[in-house]
Amino acid sequence: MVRVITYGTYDLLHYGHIRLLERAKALGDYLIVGVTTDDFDKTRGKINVQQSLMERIEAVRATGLADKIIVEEYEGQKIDDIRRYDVDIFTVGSDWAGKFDYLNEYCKVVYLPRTEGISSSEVRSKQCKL
Ligand code: C2G
Repeated sequence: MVRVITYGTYDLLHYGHIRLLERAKALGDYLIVGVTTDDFDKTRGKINVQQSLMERIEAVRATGLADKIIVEEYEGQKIDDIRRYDVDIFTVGSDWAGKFDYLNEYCKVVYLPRTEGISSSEVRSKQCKL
């Protein structure tokens, strides 16, 4: 069984996220999705996340694409998770190309093309205009 892992904030879940999750799932047989905590996001400069962790987890769950959902809360957790869950493939969008090459030491790293023309920031700004 090929085990795949991916991570994200998934704020105001949109089709860019869903397309990423669909392609991540198609890379293997079992998909683990890590959803970031608010505190972890703050440490990496994401300060305007609108939805709570539970709302974001529920949105990912509702896609039906994740076999397991975990919470990402600290720097360095990806290595621990890859070992803990015996992961074969780590994947993330191409906006991160090169940034996670260090994980090649632990599993295969795949960057999937990011979906153009949609982002959580854009959804947030459209909401404000309504
Ligand atoms: N994504 C995408 N196309 C978009 C927007 C996002 O393919 N238009 C992908 C991102 O590349 C990422 C996933 O959807 O793989 C989740 O995106 P975010 O919620 O923005 O999370 P991100 O900040 O990219 O977190 O530890 C966290 C991870 O490193 C990635």
